[in-house]
Amino acid sequence: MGQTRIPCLLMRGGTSKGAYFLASDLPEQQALRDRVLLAAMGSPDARQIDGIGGGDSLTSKVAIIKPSARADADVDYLFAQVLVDAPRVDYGQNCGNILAGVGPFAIERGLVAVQGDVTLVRIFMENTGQIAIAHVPTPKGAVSYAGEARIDGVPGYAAPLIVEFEDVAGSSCGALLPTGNAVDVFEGVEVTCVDNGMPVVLIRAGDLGLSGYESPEQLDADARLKARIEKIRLQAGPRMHLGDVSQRNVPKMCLVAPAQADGALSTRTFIPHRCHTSIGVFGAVSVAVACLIEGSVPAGLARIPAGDVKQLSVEHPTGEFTVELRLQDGELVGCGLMRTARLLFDGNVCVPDTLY
Ligand code: NQM
Repeated sequence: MGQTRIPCLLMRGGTSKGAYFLASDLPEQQALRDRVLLAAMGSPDARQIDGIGGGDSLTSKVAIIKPSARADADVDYLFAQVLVDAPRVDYGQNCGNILAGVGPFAIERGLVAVQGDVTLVRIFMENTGQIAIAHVPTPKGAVSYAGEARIDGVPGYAAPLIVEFEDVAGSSCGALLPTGNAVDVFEGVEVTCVDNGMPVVLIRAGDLGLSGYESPEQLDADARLKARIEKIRLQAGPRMHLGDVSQRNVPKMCLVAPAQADGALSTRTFIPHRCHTSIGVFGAVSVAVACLIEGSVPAGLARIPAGDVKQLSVEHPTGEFTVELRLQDGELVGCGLMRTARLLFDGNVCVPDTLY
């Protein structure tokens, strides 16, 4: 059996890892492209032993990138979540961690020219139809991955990469508060449904009989808790204009509690059926913004710093994630965050010829 070689960069983006492709290197037809991506990652299989995926949703991710035809963007980025244990590729959510590798990829592949010590890459995020601006360190005419920045959930240090968003409210649900309310009640539990880049349902951990400081392993082992959270999610989905979410990866479910360290508040996020070891990028951005909404579930628990530029530290199981929120006259006008990314492997991924 022959194999087809497809040019691919394997990159760590923030606390996730994925295969990055030029759109022109993949089949145009979506059904065939999905079969190729499933084979490349080794899905469906819990261990993804016959592919390059890591047997975890955080390492079974794909970025498909092309030059943008838009005046306001350099490149278009389509995020694909390759399911680990089902033969399915999901395009129904964005990923801000994989986004961190898109700017470096665009420069590595010659889609964007180096501009100086820092190169700005304007990215159109196809999944949600919104723009991100990545500030990629390019000190010696090339992407620099080495540096002094550290993010929780990744060992060691790397070059800091700033990502900014002007307006990501209502990315998938059409409004920051998709149900029109700061608080809804599902299954007798008060929740806040929010979408500032990612649809998220926030629940007080205490209302589910938890401290909110349990480990992901403890939470994942609690089948009754997970069934209860899923019941709430299935009711929240349609009310958030996401339709029937039984087969979707959104909304994410976030349990909140008062901060344990010096942060704004503490989180445990189900994405949506397994507890994240940290928190997603847009997940954190949505939680941070929810803290500022009067009367919301997290507003009652969070410590909010003063001023129009607020650094909100969202605590999670392996540390914290700082989101910068910029306000003008009480209105949110932008947000930003720091990630790191690293090119891990530059080569070809091989898939069986029989797929074509
Ligand atoms: O929220 C995991 C991750 C993510 C998504 C998930 C993400 C985001 O940690 O923008 O980054 O929520 O499924 O990569």
